[in-house]
Amino acid sequence: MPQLTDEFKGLDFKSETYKDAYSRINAIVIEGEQEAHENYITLAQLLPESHDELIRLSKMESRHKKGFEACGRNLEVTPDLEFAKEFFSGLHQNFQTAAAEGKVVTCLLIQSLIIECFAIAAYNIYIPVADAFARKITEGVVKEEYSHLNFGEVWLKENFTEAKAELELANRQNLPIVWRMLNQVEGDAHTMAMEKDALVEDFMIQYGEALSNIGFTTRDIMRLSAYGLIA
Ligand code: Y39
Ligand code: FE
Ligand code: FE
Ligand code: FE
Repeated sequence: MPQLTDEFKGLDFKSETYKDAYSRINAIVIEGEQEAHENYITLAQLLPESHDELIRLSKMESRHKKGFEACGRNLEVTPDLEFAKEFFSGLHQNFQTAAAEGKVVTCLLIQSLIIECFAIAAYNIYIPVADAFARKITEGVVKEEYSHLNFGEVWLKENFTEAKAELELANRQNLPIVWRMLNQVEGDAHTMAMEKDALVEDFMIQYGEALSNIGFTTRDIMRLSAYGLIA
């Protein structure tokens, strides 16, 4: 498919308006990749039988981080990492608490389902409206995010009976946080030509498919998804 050249998208990647929005969205992605790197190291300790595979995923996450740092430098944007740390603090805290309690199901729901689906939705929506440099990087990254989501799906499917109750509780505690996160970046995403409706739609499709692959019924998925609405 022919790619639109940058000027045809009607976005001025060098404008102060675009760069200001990018300083926050780029920081979110950099911080998210850093936290994903750390989360997979933690998961490797919690799941010794999958240790090597999870370390491999953690290394991919640090490569993703480096790629997105390059995207920021390319546009001469300084990422607002303080904003990004605050942005992730809710999910970060819940992951840390679950890990300390050895709740591997909750950790997998937060990182491998919720955060990976959020990343896949955001990257898919970003690719067609990204500058040429960032588009190439993001296309490479999103392919790998599907494999991270797949790890969580396979493990949770194999352990579905024992995991089901904990998954429901973890979904209820964490899905509303994602909606609040999306609301927080709606304006910046819009400046970058990423519409909130499209982000929500893509997220719900990925997340619903993941829940279905794990073993939840359509009825369960409707109920689980509804918790997002009480954000
Ligand atoms: O597994 C991963 O690599 C995920 C950590 C990265 C998170 C990406 C978060 C993207 C949210 C961007 C919001 C833009 C509207
Ligand atoms: Fe990643
Ligand atoms: Fe930390
Ligand atoms: Fe990932």
